Amino acid sequence: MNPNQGRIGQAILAQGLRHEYARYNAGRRSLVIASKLYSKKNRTPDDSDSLANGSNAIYIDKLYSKWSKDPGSVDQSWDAYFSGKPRSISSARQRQPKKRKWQPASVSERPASSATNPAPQADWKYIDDHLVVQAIIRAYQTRGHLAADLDPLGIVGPTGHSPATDDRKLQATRAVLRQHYSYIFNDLNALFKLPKSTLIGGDEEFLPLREILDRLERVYCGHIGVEYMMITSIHKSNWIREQFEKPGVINFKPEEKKLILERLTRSTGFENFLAKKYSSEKRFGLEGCDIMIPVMKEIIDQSNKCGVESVHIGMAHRGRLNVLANVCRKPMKEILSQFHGLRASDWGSGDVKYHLGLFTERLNRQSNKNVRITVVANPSHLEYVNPVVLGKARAEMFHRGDYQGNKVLPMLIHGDASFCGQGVVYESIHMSDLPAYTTHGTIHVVSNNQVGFTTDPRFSRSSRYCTDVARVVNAPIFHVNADDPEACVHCARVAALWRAKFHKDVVIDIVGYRRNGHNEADEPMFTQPLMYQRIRKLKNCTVKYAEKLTRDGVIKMEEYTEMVKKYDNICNEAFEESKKIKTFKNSHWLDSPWSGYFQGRDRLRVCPTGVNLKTLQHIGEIYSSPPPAEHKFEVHKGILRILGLRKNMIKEKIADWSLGEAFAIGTLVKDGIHVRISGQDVERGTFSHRHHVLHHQTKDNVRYNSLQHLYPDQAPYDVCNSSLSECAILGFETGYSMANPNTLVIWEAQFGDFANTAQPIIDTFLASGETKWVRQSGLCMFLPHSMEGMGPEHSSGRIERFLQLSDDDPDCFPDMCDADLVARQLMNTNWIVTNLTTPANLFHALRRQVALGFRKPLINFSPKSVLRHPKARSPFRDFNECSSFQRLIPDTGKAGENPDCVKHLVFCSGKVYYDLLKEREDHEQESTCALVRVEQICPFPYDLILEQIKKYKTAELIWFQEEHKNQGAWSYIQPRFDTTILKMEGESRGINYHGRPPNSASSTGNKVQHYSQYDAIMTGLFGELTEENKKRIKEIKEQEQKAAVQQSEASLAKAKQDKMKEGEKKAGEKKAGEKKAGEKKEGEKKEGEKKEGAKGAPPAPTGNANPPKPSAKAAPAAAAEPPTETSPSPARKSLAAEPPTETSPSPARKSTAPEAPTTAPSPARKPGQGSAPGNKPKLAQKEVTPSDKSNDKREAPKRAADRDNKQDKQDENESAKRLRKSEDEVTPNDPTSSL
Ligand SMILES: Cc1ncc(C[n+]2csc(CCOP(=O)(O)OP(=O)(O)O)c2C)c(N)n1
Repeated sequence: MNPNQGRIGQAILAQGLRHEYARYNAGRRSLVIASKLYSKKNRTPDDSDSLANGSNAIYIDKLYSKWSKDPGSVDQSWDAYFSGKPRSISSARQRQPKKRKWQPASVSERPASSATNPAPQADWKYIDDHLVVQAIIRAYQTRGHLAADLDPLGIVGPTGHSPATDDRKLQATRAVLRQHYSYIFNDLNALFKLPKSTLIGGDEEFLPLREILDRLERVYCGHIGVEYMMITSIHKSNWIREQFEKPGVINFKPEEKKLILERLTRSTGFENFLAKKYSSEKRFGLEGCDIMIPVMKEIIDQSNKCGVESVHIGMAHRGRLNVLANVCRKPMKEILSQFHGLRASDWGSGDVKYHLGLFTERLNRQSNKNVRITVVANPSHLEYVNPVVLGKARAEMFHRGDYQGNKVLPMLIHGDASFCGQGVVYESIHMSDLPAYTTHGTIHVVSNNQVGFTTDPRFSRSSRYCTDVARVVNAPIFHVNADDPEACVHCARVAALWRAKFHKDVVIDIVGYRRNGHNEADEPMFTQPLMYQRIRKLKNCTVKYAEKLTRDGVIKMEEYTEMVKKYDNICNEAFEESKKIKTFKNSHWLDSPWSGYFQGRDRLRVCPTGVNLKTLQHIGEIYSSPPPAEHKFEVHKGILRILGLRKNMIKEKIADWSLGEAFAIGTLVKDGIHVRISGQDVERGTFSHRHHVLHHQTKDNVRYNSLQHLYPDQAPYDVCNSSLSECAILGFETGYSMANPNTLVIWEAQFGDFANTAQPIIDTFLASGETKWVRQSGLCMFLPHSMEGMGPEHSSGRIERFLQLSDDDPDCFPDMCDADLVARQLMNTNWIVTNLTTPANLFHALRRQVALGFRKPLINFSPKSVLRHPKARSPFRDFNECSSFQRLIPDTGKAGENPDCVKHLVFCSGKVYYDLLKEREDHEQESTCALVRVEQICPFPYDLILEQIKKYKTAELIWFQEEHKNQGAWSYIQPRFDTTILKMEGESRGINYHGRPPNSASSTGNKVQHYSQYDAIMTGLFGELTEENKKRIKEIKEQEQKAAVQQSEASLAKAKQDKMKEGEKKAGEKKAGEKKAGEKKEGEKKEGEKKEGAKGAPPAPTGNANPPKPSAKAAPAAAAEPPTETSPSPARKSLAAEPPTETSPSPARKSTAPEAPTTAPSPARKPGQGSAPGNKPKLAQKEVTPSDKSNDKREAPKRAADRDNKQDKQDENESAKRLRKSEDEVTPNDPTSSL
């Protein structure tokens, strides 16, 4: 600990004590007044004026006996009182306290040791009493919720454990709450001054202890348990106290009570009706937590009154149908029709009724304002909808320009077991205060039925409450007994007001029960017998509340009966109406309609993606420039060097990966498309290639993003470094992409491998969201991928997984006469999978995301070392108006020019192309080996593949991949190649695999093994290097090294020269300055006094200070358009129209024989034969594809060892070079430099 802290602490304490003593004296004086007032208030008419009555009598008796022995031993006010001296209140107040012998000295005056100096005399008991009362108040505020009466079943008490221990623990808790009770107080009627930290007194400053305890008990240990003392802001804690402590704060007017009952009646009535009509159907009823509907409605009412216009709801199964009917007011006949087993008349595979989404806009009668409500469709995976809802809400805030979250509110409904069990809850809550992810407060409601499926809380969580996860963000948590409707609705009201006032998260934990089993068909007595014995005896909360209101005279029983009947009639009418519904559309359950976007659009028309040279140069110029001089922005020297390199590229009209990406973003924002890139290191890029956000080197949090300053009317470009979460952040961005189609949202994984922690979002939202819920998303995932010896978890973005989730049929060859083949293929697949090799293709791929007439997720496997590969560059002409996205890049070299000479037609994808290019050159096989890049793997470019196969008539067909055989694209492309070949008359060749053998890990972690595998697969294709080749390569290498050394020496010399020049310049400037100063002095002498005007520098740019406004060009489709039904692609395959391909696979897929090990040579496989033993690709005879497992037993090929030695030497050289570099220089060619 910092010793100063201790001293500061002591000083504060001393000051505090002095203050306390001063207050003590003042307090004593006011006590007289207060006690008089209190006794006046409470006395009977014949009580006369005496204070010595009732609760005070004993206390005053004691004082009196003290005073009679020594009048100086009591306070002067009591002295005056007992001696009957007249003294006005004001004079008592004004009088300076006389320092008496017992008056406590100030801390500085106090003796050091009590042994030598006796303790100061004071009415210590009196002080202690007050301190203890304060402690008790604080204990109630902090821990009162532990003793609150929250469980309507009365089984699970505050501890969450069995009843027997509960009783004991409850007693113990209460004893703690009233900690000093037995020790000190023997008079509960004694008056106490209330501290400022409580509002239980209302207007009264003093209360008898009994009353204090009663009030605390009522506030903190009744049906509401308020957890808020972890909040560090006094202002916020006081606000909470105002909402719960103030006497009479929960005081509903009769009409409000009636409204609660009416809403409860609907909630219960809906479930009763469904239970009656569809007794055997799963509906995940709300019974036992019926109050959730009035709670949600109260939140919407209050928020709407406070200005909220749009509410985004995320919830799971429990009570969902009830929410749709009674909160969102979805026509009940449509909900009921879902029970009738209808077939959808539009496309899509649909989802179960309790997962479907909804969008509605209606007048809120309580506020008389319109409100839009969205329930986001969700998968069974509990809680994964949370980040999606948050992202969607945040996006709507952006498009509305609602930067404080005043108009948009996210509300998440949770189950108790899932709230504490699922990690995504923590990840989502943890985003709540992050500038780029905050929703300015989310209201969480837990429908806590005290059981998860069949598991008791004691076995499903270690935390006391299921809501403890929310404590990490200091959200106030209101636990409330579900059977006290007014307490629940009060909590809802406070939550809405809290969110409106503070824009922070808040939680309502409605503690209820589940009247039925997990679903209606379940028998809960199997697993929770005691609980359900109680539940069976329990009256429904609605009935109990109706009886209470009747007793209180708020309504008559007949009124309630009428209410129930009325709602039953509504249900019955809807039921009859629902029978008339013979068909339904999945699109009627869409949660994110983009009506204006689809209307009148030709979905198969793809807008051009190329742009003119002038635009590129404009963007390139700004992107390669440091912040304008007036910003006085200090840029890192390494960045200046990078900017210099960018500038050179602009001059040479050539783009690297970073420039290609920047061109895409720059041109999109120019067109009014809002671009957002989010992920763990996206500002700089994991491999340090991006640097979109520059950081001021001497000022904190001053940043500059040149792509935000391209055009005055451009759309905003947001670059968001995220929390270290993949799941919640990807979910958030998925939601963000759903709000408005005129947005390009990119999520980048640090390494593609880490996307697997976001798998539920990928599986349930991105891969299948459109099919299940007809909801589109154009989200783009960047997954850095390639085998570069970086180990098993830094190599593979798992292409195979994404391809396996692709829904295009491997046996369906597209109609080659279709003029819209490309767009139709894209429209009919669930997502696009690319593994690109050029910056221009990245540019077109990103722009195409927006140019399409629909939205599809793009899964792009992005490069690592290729980011800076000298060959991975595109000339500006590849971006121009005549250019477009290339699904496949053919060989345009010697092989392409003379296809008949080609022996090997090698298809590949991604970074391995550059390896092949180099090896082909080393082996001098440019004429005999054609390299064709499959840039878009899914949907498969059948037409282009077919062209290539036709072109190279006699070449062997090879699929080459660096991934292991059970990974990468092989299992996806193989059947599609077969289908293509089958289409070709007289074609007998088959596609042969060439790559690493199968492995359970995605790559080796051993560099030697990595290079040995690399050599083996390359040698397998190109054969061993000849001696001549080796000699030539050696010479080239030497030349390269020489050139590199020369270059580095030259740059060192230049740096030295620059430094010298700078020194000379500085010296010159110094001299000139001195000269000038001399001259100035002279001038001053001559001209007399001359004042200098202050110069105003333009403000430095900051990252967050001025969030960019949405461009007028970016039409906020979701925000501004009326909520009309969307009509998704008519051409999209419907369930009814699907050909029965599953049952009749094409001959090409019939083979199910097991694959032979890759090391075993076998004859070429014919199309449709699969890879059965004996069917091994011919090329495999030449392959050396060492099994990883046997590799250590075998001697690694000599070439690999050579390479390792070379690599070691190279590494040494590299590190020596790096040492020579100046400290602040970045190492742009090392992809791992940043790690
Ligand atoms: C991620 C995930 N794990 C398991 C399940 C299976 N499941 C469905 S509901 C449920 C219980 C959820 O309990 P709780 O969150 O308390 O909600 P309740 O059903 O009690 O309303 C379980 C385990 C699931 N749907 N999703």
